[in-house]
Amino acid sequence: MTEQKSAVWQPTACILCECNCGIVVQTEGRHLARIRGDKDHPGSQGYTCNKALRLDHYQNNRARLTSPLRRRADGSFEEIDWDTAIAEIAAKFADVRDRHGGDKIFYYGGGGQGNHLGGAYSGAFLKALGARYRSNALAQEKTGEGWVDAQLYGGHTRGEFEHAEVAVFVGKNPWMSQSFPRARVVLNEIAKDPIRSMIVLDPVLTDTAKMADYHLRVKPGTDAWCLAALAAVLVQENLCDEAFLADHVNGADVVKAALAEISVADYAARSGVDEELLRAAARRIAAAGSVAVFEDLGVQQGPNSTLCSYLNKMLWILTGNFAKRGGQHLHSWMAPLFAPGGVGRTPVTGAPIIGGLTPSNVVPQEILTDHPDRFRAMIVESSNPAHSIADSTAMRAALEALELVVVIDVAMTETARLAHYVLPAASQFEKVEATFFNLEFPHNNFQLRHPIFEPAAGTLPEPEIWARLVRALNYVDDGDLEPLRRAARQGRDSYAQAFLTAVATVPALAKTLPYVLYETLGPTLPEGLAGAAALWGLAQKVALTYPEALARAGHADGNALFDAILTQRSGVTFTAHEYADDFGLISHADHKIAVEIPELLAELRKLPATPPQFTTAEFPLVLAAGERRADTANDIIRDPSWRRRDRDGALRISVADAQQLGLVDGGRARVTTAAGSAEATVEVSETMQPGHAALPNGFGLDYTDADGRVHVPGVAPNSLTSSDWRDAFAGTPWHKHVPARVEAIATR
Ligand SMILES: Nc1nc2c(c(=O)[nH]1)N[C@H]1C(S)=C(S)[C@@H](COP(=O)(O)OP(=O)(O)OC[C@H]3O[C@@H](n4cnc5c(=O)[nH]c(N)nc54)[C@H](O)[C@@H]3O)O[C@H]1N2
Ligand SMILES: Nc1nc2c(c(=O)[nH]1)N[C@H]1C(S)=C(S)[C@@H](COP(=O)(O)OP(=O)(O)OC[C@H]3O[C@@H](n4cnc5c(=O)[nH]c(N)nc54)[C@H](O)[C@@H]3O)O[C@H]1N2
Ligand code: SF4
Ligand SMILES: [Mo]
Repeated sequence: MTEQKSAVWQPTACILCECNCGIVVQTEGRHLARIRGDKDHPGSQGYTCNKALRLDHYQNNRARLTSPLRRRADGSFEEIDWDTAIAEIAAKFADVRDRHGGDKIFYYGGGGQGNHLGGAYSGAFLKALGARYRSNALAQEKTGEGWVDAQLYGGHTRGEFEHAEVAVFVGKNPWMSQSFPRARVVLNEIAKDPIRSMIVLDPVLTDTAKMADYHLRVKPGTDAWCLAALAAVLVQENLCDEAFLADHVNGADVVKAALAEISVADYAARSGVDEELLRAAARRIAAAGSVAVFEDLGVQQGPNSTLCSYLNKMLWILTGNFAKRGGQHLHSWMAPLFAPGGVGRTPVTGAPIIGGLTPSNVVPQEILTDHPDRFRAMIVESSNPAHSIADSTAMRAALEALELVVVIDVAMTETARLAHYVLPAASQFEKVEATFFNLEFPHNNFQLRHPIFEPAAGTLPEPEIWARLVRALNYVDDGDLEPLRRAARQGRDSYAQAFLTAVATVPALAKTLPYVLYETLGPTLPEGLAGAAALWGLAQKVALTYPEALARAGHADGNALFDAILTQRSGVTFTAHEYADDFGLISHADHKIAVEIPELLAELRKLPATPPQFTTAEFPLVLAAGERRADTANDIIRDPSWRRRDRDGALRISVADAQQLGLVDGGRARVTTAAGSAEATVEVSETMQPGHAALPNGFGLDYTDADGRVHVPGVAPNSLTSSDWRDAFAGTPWHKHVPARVEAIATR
């Protein structure tokens, strides 16, 4: 670690999307001065996109927090010291627990695109308080897919695009949004190779769609019909892999019977796709040696999203593209992003809890009510729900209605401004960090990033924040930790013994595992790495769950994996699977995929009568509120000067609509929805189809520059969205399908 100019290239990772490409950096003072892709990173292999080079705007900017803050009665904040902050926060949460019950304390966040260790430690404090309900951004995108996955095979799948003969992207624009290793390299390879093909379902002529062999340019929101028709062609033209279905799938006949009834011509017409193109795409899937599919926000945040998740999975299941090179795979986890277990219900609205997560969209309604079971207090860590959850007006009112809100963030956010206490976290380059976006197969990788800088003055890493909060609750008797501390000094084997004994005999320790590891194993780890202690437990679990794949990856046992994680700074391959292992990873007792999901088959049968869009005379356009572009990265970088282009986050609209509405490129427009209204800069774009408009995500964040001027570039997308527009099964929002009206604003 150094504060001076350093010619040493230090390995770390980009934190701007879930790929977490390995990078190496040179520092100057507290700046990330030079940044390159890390060739030694096992996943990214030197690849980065344009955004990684601008990470210093995250590390150094004027929005960063430097002291714990407490809100005064008049809404302003005063700086307080850490001891005061920790003592008051712990006491106030204990008070909420005593008066209302610990289950009224709600936790949101726990990690963004680059940082999951804080979330890993939060559990100790939350369990000690008896908190039960939690959520994060996955509950506004992936929970519908998670619900389908749980029933099909009980795990999460990923496509092996690097080797796929046919790549299918459903509401996914990987040229811009990445999401799998070396995305642009892989896309270029597929596009150039005459024997490989790309199929894209997207209403927009995206950069990915431009590379596609088959662009199924659906009308916004009509993917369910298009996907049903694609699957129907497989059945009706006898293109299914019957041997695979017989050996590895239960319930295929029921699904095939439902698909046999579909009129392909009718469904193609409803989705606005040429029937012959659609049939050709289905035949291409059937003829391929391998097919990989990626569904993302274009369907996950639109109408019929859970049905769309189900139907797109039928494309690779009916054709047997599982457990083979270039196909779709279940994979190992360092730690699952979704909690396993059944579906529960939220206390007030009875919304489905999938993977342990309360739907983001119902959070305001779980608070803004006089229901006795409403949430009373909230902890937000590494998330900006006042800006990122649908209907910001309602979400902000909800935050204001709570008795106690504590925000842990690196920056002063829209959410932090509404908190009673704000705790400043060290940045992701100032502490040990990692993510659990380890989703690859057959080789799955994990990177522990060492700190590059000391924590900024006044800040603490989250593992230390959570440990101080647990200590302040006096929940764990420190004497119970002593045997573990002694054992840790004697070595990992003694520690393992002592750990198992302690958690089996002392319930308070069993409830606060990450805290116990941090307090006892943490101090024995190399300087700056105490926050990696929780990974010791995860490494042991990996060893128990995937012993053969662990051995193939070259690790003798959990301790050896943990040591490799600590020392291999560019990342470590933790499991090396064989393709046949996919079957073993299916959680059903017979290790077969179970495709019959009655609720979704009922939805499929209802499609002839389901409305294709929700536009009205008042709101005739479909607005996609929150598109990924070259210069967006969620809410991670607040300083707008990080962007090179599209600095206003333009409203993209078709040539035809622009003409009709009198909009000009670079001019201004007013966008109005049922939820709100905003002004945007217009970009007239050939890529948009008539009736469709798009605004980017990550805009509308405020930033105060060196001269004290406040900038709020672009439109905050959730000033235009409503909580009620959500999926019936998963509660996921329809951010990509907001009925809207656009009007020209006369420029003076
Ligand atoms: N540059 C950049 N990359 C990112 C992020 C970022 O902020 N910026 N964020 C990261 C995160 S958190 C996520 S979840 C991923 C998301 O990654 P993506 O899901 O790829 O991102 P989006 O651009 O939101 O939506 C994908 C596509 O859906 C299309 N779409 C809109 N409506 C429809 C529809 O009705 N049907 C279909 N089929 N498609 C439709 C849009 O035109 C768009 O091309 O990106 C990650 N990567
Ligand atoms: N309308 C609309 N809304 C959307 C979307 C959309 O497409 N349209 N997309 C949705 C999706 S897919 C996602 S993933 C969400 C993302 O929305 P959020 O879950 O709110 O996450 P981020 O925008 O990534 O915000 C990350 C926060 O973490 C903070 N942070 C960065 N580093 C650290 C750190 O080391 N420690 C701590 N404690 N904090 C840190 C940042 O300052 C920032 O405030 O938005 C969702 N909201
Ligand atoms: S933004 Fe994503 S793809 Fe681009 S360098 Fe960062 S982690 Fe890699
Ligand atoms: Mo996301």
